[in-house]
Amino acid sequence: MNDSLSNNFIELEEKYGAHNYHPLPVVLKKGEGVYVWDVEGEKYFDFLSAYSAVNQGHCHPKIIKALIDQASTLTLTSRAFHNDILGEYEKFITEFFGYDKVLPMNTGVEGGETAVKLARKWGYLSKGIPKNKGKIIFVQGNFWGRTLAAISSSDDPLSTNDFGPFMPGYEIIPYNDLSSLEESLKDPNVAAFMVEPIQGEAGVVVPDDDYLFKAYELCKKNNVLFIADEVQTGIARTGKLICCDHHGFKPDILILGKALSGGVFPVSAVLSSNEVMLMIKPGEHGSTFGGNPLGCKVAMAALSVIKDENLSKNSELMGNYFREKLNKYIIKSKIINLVRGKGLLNAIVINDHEESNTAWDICLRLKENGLLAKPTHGNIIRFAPPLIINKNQIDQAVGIIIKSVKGYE
Ligand code: IF1
Repeated sequence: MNDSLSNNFIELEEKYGAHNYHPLPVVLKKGEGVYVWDVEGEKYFDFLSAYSAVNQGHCHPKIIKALIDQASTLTLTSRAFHNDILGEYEKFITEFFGYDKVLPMNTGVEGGETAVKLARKWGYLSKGIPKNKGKIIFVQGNFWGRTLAAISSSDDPLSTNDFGPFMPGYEIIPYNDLSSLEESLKDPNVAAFMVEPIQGEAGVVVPDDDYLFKAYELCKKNNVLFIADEVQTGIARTGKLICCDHHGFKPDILILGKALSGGVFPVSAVLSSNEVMLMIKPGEHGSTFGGNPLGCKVAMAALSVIKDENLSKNSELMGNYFREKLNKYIIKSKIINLVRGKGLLNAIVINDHEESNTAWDICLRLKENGLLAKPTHGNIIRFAPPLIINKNQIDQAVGIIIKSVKGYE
């Protein structure tokens, strides 16, 4: 197939763009629902969903309509003035997720930064931790973004090498390990424990069923805030509105992003109680675009689609069907060790060492066969299609996956 058109676009990025990514060699031009098309007109299943940002499907008409209508009315006022959308959005999203208040930001990592600042302030002003002695507990394998505050909690050299020095007041403990959490919470200066309910970048690592609830109980027992980073697992991705809903508790601070806008506009949000949220006073935190009318309108449409199209339930049913179908193949496969995940956040583990190119090569095969996915760490391939996917499309996608790995059996 003639890839000269794609190559032209890739060359432009090579010449004029920073080399901070290593994308699959495909140049996309159009997206609709579960499909994307490249510049040569080839059609693909999108099994990455922009890392769970297009849960509602590419270019969902209701979200696009909200974008276009508001974009031609009022896009940004800054928070120096009120506007007629922000309050409506704040009421909508706090009722949607069951919290007192929301602090609107833009990217997922700004949501994480906001949560850390809120927790520290609560630690000093409410828990009585000595000033600048506040600690936040993170877990190994976490990923919550690329800022210096975020990578300060990372144990991944790819995220941290040559970017030091790092933020003080962090402690990193093993994931899915309650005894290490119990030990770390004995320190009276701990303000919060921040964790992904399922670790996305680490390779869709699902903890033991009782881990999150017991971790939450340990936090409550030690007067420590439980911060759930649901930037990737939230918004129906794992078969519930947020992943913590599988575990029967509400995080003290909830961080959302990505699909909060259906992948149409950067919108993130931090939700919490009045007690925690009111620790921040006027002028102490914010951002130029945080809570802008355009993002708020898009987010209300994106969340309405999740509810109206019952995408949590579809995510649960299609996710179960995906793993069930794939497992029938895996039991006799030599190259796929296992499939794991919840709802439509899944990954396969390839039977090869981390540094091998097998997962990458399989993703190139998948692309040739009409499905886009990308390895996370080394030998793990994440599969996260838009939540609108149906059974017939799952059948086709699993067929492509099996066809693509057959060559490695
Ligand atoms: C990249 C990874 C995924 C996230 C969680 C916060 C953020 C993310 C759980 C920050 C962002 C993105 C970042 C993007 C690729 C993607 C990613 F591979 F980097 F790790 F999804 F797993 N919490 N994840 O997953 O949100 O500031 O990006 O809006 O940086 O390459 P953001």
